Parts: sequence; C-alpha cells; structure tokens
Amino acid sequence: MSQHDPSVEESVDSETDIEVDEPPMYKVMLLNDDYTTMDFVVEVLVYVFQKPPEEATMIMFNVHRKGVGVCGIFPYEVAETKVNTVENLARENGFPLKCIMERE
Ligand code: TYC
Repeated sequence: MSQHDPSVEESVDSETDIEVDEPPMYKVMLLNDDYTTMDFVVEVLVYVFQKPPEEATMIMFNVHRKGVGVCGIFPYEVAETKVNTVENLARENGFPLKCIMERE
C-alpha cells in the first residue's frame, strides 16, 4: 500500500485548477416618472432590493432628480426576477413605475 503524500496531491491539484468564469452581471435600474409616489419607490427598494430605509430614500431621490438610478447588480436571472417583481408590484398598486436591466 503506498503512503499518502500531501505534497504530491497538492501539486496535482494546482495543475488541474479550473478557471471558472464569473457570470455576466446586470444593473437593475429604476426610472423616474411623475405619478409613482416617493413612499412606494422607497418601499420597493427596501422590500425587493433589501436596502436599509435611509439608503432607499437616497436612491429614490437620486432617481427623482436624475431620471434613472441603479438599485443593484445581479446575475441575469436574479436581475430578471427583480425587474418582474417591481413591475408587478407597481401595476398591482396602480403605478407606472418602470424597472429595467442592462448588462454591466
Ligand atoms: N418623481 C416621483 C414623484 O415626484 C417619485 C419617483 C421617484 C418616481 C423615483 C419614480 O423611480 C422613481 N412622486
């Protein structure tokens, strides 16, 4: 029976190291409009994007002033789910809020 030699195993491991590509990431952004209430946008940022209320308020005001703002950066399927969740919540509450995603 051969002896286990950890140094040999280590060198084999490093030779067979596989480089794993990072998945493409997507920015999820909110667009400003004249009808969605500020409170609703803050609620969405807290509930869907898990932002602390203070940060959610800052992001909301940023979108309100600049027209668009990033809520987070996620792999494709997570970004897509968040966009759909935001738009479904907005429609259910009678708001025209738009949420889009864009490849980083
Ligand atoms: N502009 C809206 C208002 O004055 C507030 C708002 C902020 C709407 C951000 C959408 O993504 C938005 N009530």
